[in-house]
Amino acid sequence: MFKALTIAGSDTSGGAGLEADLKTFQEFSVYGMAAITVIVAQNPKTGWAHDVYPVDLKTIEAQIDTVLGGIGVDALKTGMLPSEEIIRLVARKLKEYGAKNIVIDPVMVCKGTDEVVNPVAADAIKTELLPLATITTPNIFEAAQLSGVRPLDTVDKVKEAAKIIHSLGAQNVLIKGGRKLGTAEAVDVFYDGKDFELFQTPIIDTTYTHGAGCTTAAAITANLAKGLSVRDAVFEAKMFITAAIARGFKLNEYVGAVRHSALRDRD
Ligand code: PXL
Repeated sequence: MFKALTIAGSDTSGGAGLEADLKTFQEFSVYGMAAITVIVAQNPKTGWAHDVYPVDLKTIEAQIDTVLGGIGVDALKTGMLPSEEIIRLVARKLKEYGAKNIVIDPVMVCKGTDEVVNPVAADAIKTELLPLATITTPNIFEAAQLSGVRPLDTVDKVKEAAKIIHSLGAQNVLIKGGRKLGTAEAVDVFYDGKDFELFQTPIIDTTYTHGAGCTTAAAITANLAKGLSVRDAVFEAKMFITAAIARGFKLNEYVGAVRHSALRDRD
C-alpha cells in the first residue's frame, strides 16, 4: 500500500484542507495520514468568515514524528501553515527525516475570502520550504507573492514567475492560472526547470470550487506516492480536478465544493 501524509489545516466544512487531501488520497487508493497544523472554522453568524485556530508547535511535531518517525511515507504535501514558527518547524522535520516527494502547496488565502492567512508567511515559505519542494503549486495570487511579478495577468508573465520560483529552490513549479489569465481555456503552467508545458482545459462556469487547490496538490502527491513522474502526476491531477470541478456542488448559501468522488460517481 502506498502511503502519503498531509501536513495541513482542518477545513471543518470539508471541501479543502486535510479533509480534501484525505478524500483525494483515498480516490487514488493511497493510504492517507494527517498532521493538523490549524483548525479553520467557518462562522455561519458572520457570513461564513474563516476563524483560524492554530495548533501548538509541540502537538504538530508529535504528529509528524508519528508518521515520519514511526511509519514512513512515499510522498507528502503541506497545506495551510499559519505562522512562521510552524513553517520553520515543518521544514526542520522534513530535513530531519530526509523526506522525499514533497509537494508544497503555499496556501495563503481561502477561496471566497481575500484574507491573507499570514503576510509574513510568504517569506518563510520562500526561504524554508521551496528549497525542499519536489514541486510547488501556487495559484496566481500565491505565485505573485512568491515571485514578486505583478500583475500576473498573462501566460508570459506566469512563465517568468515560474522561473523565479524555480530559482528559489523548487524543482518543479505548477502555477494554476485557471480562468484568471484572460485565455479562452483554463491554463495551468508547468515548469520543470528546463521546459514549460501548458495544461489547458475548457473553462467550467461554476463558483463551486472550494477545495480545488488542496485537491490538485493532493492528487499530485498521491500520484508521486505511486511512483509516477512529476509531469505525469500533474497530468493525472489535472484530469482529476477538472472532473471534480465539473461536478462541484452547493454546500450552503455561501459556498460550493469540488466533488472528490467525481470520477466514479454515476448519479
Ligand atoms: O483552500 C485553502 C484552504 C486550505 N486549508 C484549509 C482551509 C482552506 C480554505 O478554506 O480551510 C484548512
